[in-house]
Parts: sequence; C-alpha cells; structure tokens
Amino acid sequence: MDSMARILITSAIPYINGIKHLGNLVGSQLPADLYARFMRARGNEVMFICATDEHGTPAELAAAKAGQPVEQFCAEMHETQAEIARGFRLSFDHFGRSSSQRNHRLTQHFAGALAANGFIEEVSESQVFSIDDNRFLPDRYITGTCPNCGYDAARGDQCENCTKQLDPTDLINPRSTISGSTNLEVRETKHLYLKQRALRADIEAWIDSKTDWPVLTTSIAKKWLHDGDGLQDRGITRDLYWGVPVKKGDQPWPGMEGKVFYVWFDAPIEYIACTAEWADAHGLPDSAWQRWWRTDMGASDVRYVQFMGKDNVPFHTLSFPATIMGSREPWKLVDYIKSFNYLNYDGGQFSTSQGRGIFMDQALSILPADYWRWWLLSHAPESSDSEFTWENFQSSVNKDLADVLGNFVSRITKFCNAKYGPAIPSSGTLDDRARALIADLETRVRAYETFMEEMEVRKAAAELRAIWVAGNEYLQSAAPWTVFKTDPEAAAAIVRLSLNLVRLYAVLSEPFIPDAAATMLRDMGTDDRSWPGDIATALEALPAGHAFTVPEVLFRKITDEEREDWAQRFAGVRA
Ligand code: B3M
Ligand code: ZN
Repeated sequence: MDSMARILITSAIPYINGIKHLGNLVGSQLPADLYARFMRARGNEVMFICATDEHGTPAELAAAKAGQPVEQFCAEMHETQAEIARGFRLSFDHFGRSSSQRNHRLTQHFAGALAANGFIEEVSESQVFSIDDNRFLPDRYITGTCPNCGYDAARGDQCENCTKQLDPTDLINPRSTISGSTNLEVRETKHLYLKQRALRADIEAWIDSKTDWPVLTTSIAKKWLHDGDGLQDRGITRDLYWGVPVKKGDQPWPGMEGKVFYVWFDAPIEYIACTAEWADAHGLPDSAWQRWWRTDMGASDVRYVQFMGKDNVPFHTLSFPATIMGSREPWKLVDYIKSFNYLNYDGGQFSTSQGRGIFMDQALSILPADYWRWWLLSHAPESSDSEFTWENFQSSVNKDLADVLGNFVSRITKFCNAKYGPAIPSSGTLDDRARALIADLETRVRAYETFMEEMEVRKAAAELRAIWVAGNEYLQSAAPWTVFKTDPEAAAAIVRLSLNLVRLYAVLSEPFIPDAAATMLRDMGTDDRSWPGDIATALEALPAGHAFTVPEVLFRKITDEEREDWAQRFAGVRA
C-alpha cells in the first residue's frame, strides 16, 4: 500500500444474550482487530466498528431467564461485553448498541425507502395470539407436546427432544411460554416482506463482480442465490415487544402497530448507525460519519471490509446488500468479506446454549489477552474448521511466545546490561552473518506485509514466527557472549543489532500481541512505532548510547499441572 487509504472495518456484532466463547471471538472480532491494527500501523485512516446485537427473541428470553427487564439486561450485558472486549484489547473506534436511537431511525429510514421503491409487500398470515398475554406469540414462545415423540416441552419451531421441525399449530396442548396460559387462538396478522427476488439480478451481478473474494464467502453466497429455496422474499417484521418499532421513515405504518423489525433486518444497519453513534460520542457533525458510508459524501474512496463466521455470510452477501440496493440511495456496499470456519473445542463443538468450551471472561481470568490472541490467530479456522486442545495451546504458547520471542528479548537485554550497561553499545561494524540476517528479514517482512494485507491470518502468523526465529537463530550462532571474550567491539555490533531487533519485533508484532509490544517498546525506551521500510535502516532506529531497561519476563510458560487443571475445569458445561 503506497499512499494513505481509508479503511472501514466491521466485525459481525455479537448477540447480547450472553458472553461469547473463543470460537465466536476468532471468527470475527479478533481477526478484524488484527487487520485494523495493521492498517493503522501502516499509516492508513481506519474506522473500526463493532456493537452488541440486542434485539430479537434470544434477547427477550435471556432477559426473562435473568429475571430482568429486557432494557436493563441489555444495558448491563453491553457493559459486560465492552469490558471483556477491552480486556482482549479489541481496538474498536466505537462499540455501539443496535438498540440505539440512531439505529431506530436509520432502520425505519431504510424500511421507508424500500417501501417507496416498491420493494416491500404486506402479507397476511395466521399466527397464534395469546389472549391472556394480549400479544401474538412467536414460534419459540409456544410450548406443547410434540406430535412426533410425545415430549411435553417442545417449542413451536422445533422439538428439542427428537429435533423434528414443527409449526406451532402442530403442538398438542399448546401453551404460552410467557404465562403458561392455554387461552390461545389463531388470528390473522399482517407482516412486511422484503421483496428480495426483485433484487436478485442486481445482487447476482454484484456478487459476480467480486472476483477477489475468498472461496468460502463466494461459495456460500452463490449457494444461497441459486439453490432451490435460494433468494426468497423475507419477512422483516415480528410480533415482539423489544426491537425497532415498525415505521415508514418517521411516519406511522398503518396496520403495523405494536410490531418491530426482525433482528436480522436492523442488525447490519447498525454498522452504519454505530458509526453515527461514534460521531455523536465525539461531538462531530453527521458529515464525519457520512464520509465513511455515503458515496455522495466521499465514501467512494473508502475500502470497506467485513469480518464474520460462515453462518453469517448469507445475511451479508444477500440480505443486507438487498436492503442497501433497494433503498436506491448512495450507501457504501462492502468491498471484501473475510469469513471464517468454526473453531472446535477438544473433540466437540463450542456451544453457547450448552455452555461448552472456554468463554471470553473465563479465558481472561486464567491468562492475559496476548496468550489467547496469539494462539487463536495463529490457528484461525480459515481453510477449514480448526480445533482448540489444551496440549496444542500449551506447546504453542511455550514455544512461540516464551522460547522464541520472550527468550530472545530477555537474553539480549540481560547480556548487554551485564557487559556494557543499560544502553546501546557503540563500537563495531556489521559482519556477513548480520548482513545475511538483514537480507532474510527483508524478504520475510515483505511477505508478512502481503499476508496481512490479504488477511491470510495463519500465514501472517507463521511468517511473524519465522521472523522471530530468524533473530533467535542469529543470536545463537553469532554468540556475542563468546565473541565478547576476544573481541568486545565485534560483540557490541551484534548486541546493537539485536537490541534494535527488539524494537522491530515490537512494531511488527503489535497487531497480534499488543500488550507485549507495548512492554517491549517501553523497556527499549522508545515511542518509535514507525513501520519498517528498508530493514537495514529500521535496525538503526535506536542509536548508540540509547538507554533501555531489562524487561520482566514477557511470557511465562504454561506448566503441565496448569494444563491438566484447566482441561478439567473446562471439560464440563458452564452453569
Ligand atoms: N449477532 C450473529 C452472531 O453473533 C449475529 C451477527 C450479526 S452481524 C450484523 O454471531
Ligand atoms: Zn419430538
């Protein structure tokens, strides 16, 4: 990347119904953060957006389970998730809420524009109404006996016991999940449908134009576009209390009183609304967020990249683009979608509903963020699903972080401090071995940049590790501790180069392990975070005489006892 660019980055916005597990983290927020940090380090202007996805039945049910009003539940869970995101050093420019007034207005605005352009249809349906609750019941709010297996707590959409898909009217002795009332009747009700089929040609042409998208993204998009029940018109309203009230712009929508938009309609619109929330939080005018989103306000220069797990791809390649295209307004469409497979946990799946695996708060309670960031990113489920095992986690952390990077930093700073004192030594010139290292790093750093630009997360991690290894091997073979005995000047040149490598490693590693990078820079007594151009020049940034401090242990090793203890502790299900 030659000149400064503007990069808009969004991560799929996590549901509010609970704390996310590490599989969720590595599939969206964490790689998005890696990319945002890298793009900032390269001098680009970055807008990195995330939020909580707060509407829908899961939010209402989670609040009910917690015994809280849904507004309070969401407000508290948003704070909890924001705190954990800070713990993982996720560097969002704004972490918003899909329940914000900005999102209410923008969602209603899009619905109004879609209606004005003829892309909304009003459809009459019969739905179960609970007289005692005085409301229509969504499928999940109806419980009864399964006609297939006789299980007496089957849900209106599916029997949990025999997995049969159900319609609420199939249930024997149906009752309201809210009140238990059996005083139910089927009533006619109207819902809004987004006529996605009418936008099919537009969407298909747009997807076909994205020839550089990863296979995972395009294959999912095309499957949904072409398969039997591919791009159907889709209901965008629900009979729920909690959500964005259905309005046509700022006007009431006759016949839609008491209804809200479907959560998947308003959630992606929050990407835009959240950027407006960012502007509001900074006291900036609308033009400040519009230049990221409105192509008539400068956003044609923006490169927009989205990060998400594969299950979210259909909504971002078909539904959200349908909303934007159907508005016939100049909103920015995504340029690149980086999607991820699943991370499995120790021979099974991570599961929020079953509480299986490691959740973000638990992870931080046992080790600092960098340990997790490194393992997760270097094992990101890109070309296929990947698996977390405690053995692999232990060996990765101990080898890559402690034995290679940590050991290098500790060895060279301690040696210099002991022999020359806590400042960069001056004498000596670089020998062939040093020049060979520089040439090797020149190639590797350029490869690392390319992988990072291409969002090849695992390959970038592997290259970074190779860069650390190169320094370690150089130090091992140059052996300044031996050279020092006969030629302290030559040893000083090795030490000077190696101490400069510590700074270079901090700069290069910051997107992966920001805390360790900050510690390394602080101990090297420098704020110079400039991204390396020519490597030989970058390795002269810290001049002779520059003072440093010997760091504390950067990364500690995970012991076998800890590993066994954690494996046991996280074997079961979370309460
Ligand atoms: N909240 C799903 C999830 O948390 C959903 C993503 C919305 S992106 C607009 O994985
Ligand atoms: Zn059943």
